[in-house]
Amino acid sequence: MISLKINDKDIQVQDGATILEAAKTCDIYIPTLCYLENLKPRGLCRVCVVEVEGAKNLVPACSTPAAEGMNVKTNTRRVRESRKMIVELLLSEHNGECTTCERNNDCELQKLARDLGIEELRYEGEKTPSHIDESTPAIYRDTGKCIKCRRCVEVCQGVESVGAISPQSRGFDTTIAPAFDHALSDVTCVQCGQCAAVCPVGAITERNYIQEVWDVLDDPEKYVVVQTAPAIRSALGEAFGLEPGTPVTGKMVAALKELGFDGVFDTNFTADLTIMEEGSELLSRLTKVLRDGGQADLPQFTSCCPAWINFAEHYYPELLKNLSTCKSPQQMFGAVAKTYYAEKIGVAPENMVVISVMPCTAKKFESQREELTDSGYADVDYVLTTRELARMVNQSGIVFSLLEDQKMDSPFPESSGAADIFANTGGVMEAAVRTAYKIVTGRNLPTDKMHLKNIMDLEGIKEASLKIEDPVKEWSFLDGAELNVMVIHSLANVRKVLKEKDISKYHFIEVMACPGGCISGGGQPRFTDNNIRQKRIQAILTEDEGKEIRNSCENPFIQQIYAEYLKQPLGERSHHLLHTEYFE
Ligand code: HC0
Ligand code: SF4
Repeated sequence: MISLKINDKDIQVQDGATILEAAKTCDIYIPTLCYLENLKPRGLCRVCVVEVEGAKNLVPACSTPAAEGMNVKTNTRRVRESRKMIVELLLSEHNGECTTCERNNDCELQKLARDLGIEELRYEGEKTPSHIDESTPAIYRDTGKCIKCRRCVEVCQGVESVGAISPQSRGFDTTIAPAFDHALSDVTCVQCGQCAAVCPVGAITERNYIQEVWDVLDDPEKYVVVQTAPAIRSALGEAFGLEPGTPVTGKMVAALKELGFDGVFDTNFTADLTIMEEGSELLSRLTKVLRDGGQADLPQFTSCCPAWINFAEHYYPELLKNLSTCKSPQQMFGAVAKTYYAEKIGVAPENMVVISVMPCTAKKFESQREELTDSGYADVDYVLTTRELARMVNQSGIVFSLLEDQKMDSPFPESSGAADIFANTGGVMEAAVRTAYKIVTGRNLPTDKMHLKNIMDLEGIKEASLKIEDPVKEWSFLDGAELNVMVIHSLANVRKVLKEKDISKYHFIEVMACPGGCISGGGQPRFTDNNIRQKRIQAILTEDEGKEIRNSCENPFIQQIYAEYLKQPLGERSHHLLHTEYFE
């Protein structure tokens, strides 16, 4: 342990802690800009400078280790004036059109300028040139707003191990961009949007489809339905000032109805459907190998995270055959809406428009894939992020916090607790295990065994096994078998697993690109405090635990769609509408 003083307070911290971390332990606030929890601090922007007794220069708190006997002051005149000048210099180059910027009122630079008392621009410099990149359906980049903090670079390289963007040129001419100023669509960007999630200003964000959605809502010829992803309800409230981790499913439905959607549905319903198909697919692969002594591509990997699919296509094409053939719940919903539902309500599928609200930017890309058009039309027409939905709510003058809860529409009004947890790392795995166990043994997992060990905590690589005991006759060959599963989040961890582990002993592996799963997808309300991740995870767990039905195969509306339309998992209609293949 190390003892030091910060602002005359005695503090003890572990060896290796930085001054910033030490200050946090006693609630002393030091402003930061380039710093991000979990990533190696760079001390680049120097907004977090503090004064250390005996040191000639101010030091950055984020990258300076606390030392025994150190005496730190975070709030002297010299510190305040230095921070102010650093931000003034950033502003001197920055495109200052705040009122029309998407980040207006949600911009870390704007907040710092306000907090540091900057009321006039003392320095006028040459503005950073603006180059707009809209080459992908997911990401929008404007170099003119970039302050070169490099958070995006760190995340793209450190968390996702993609390295699609990096500093180009030098000095004032530095831009953060793909090498040789290529467009993002020409490099191996997986469109995860984690760069957009950490950008403190308006330089990287999602491609915005709000106007397209208003246009179809205003078109009397169109029947417009919306689906909402499992993760958005754990975070949407934050955009309206509610406490992080406040679940807002009922208010979200009410807001979507007020916005004018003709049908408001839940991607959670098709998350249940995915489990029926993906669980059955896993059991079929296991049967081929364990009962028939044949060949099947194991482990089976989940296929619902579109950034992970992009990553596999770019870097591990040999694994594509191991991906589940299931479309993601988003795409299953679109396919079912434009066939089963359109037929049920007598709407021509060409007049039906399917909008998704997703926590994710890569879902925008996924919806435009040519493979995903099995209804004869694009399964999904437009994808909005959670942030875009919040903006539409604000544009309509709806007061979100005053809305009365409403329910999802029929014929997909309910989903199981298993579908809720899709939002969390480990959730798809746990949901699949719940259903597979029920199919094989005829019994539900006991409530106290429903959460598999540590499968939903924030470790990047987790493993669990489940022993099959007393299976029903059809599955007797699995008696005593151990089902070995692994859960990975953040794509850098995929590389680590493939390098360091023998994956042949696992049967099923879940991969999600974003840290913590979709709850911190690239389209969610932005945050810098890591505790928010945990609060969102907990909100989702509370939804699951409050549900009477916590197993996808027990959802009566899932049973109904099989009885009326799909007939059976992996059947002919399912095969046509709900499955796809990704080729090398
Ligand atoms: Fe996810 Fe999904 S769980 S990828 O994280 O499977 O985006 O929330 O919608 O499709 O359901 C995201 C979240 C989804 C899909 C679901 C899956
Ligand atoms: Fe990197 Fe993801 Fe951003 Fe693409 S979307 S540049 S892969 S962080």
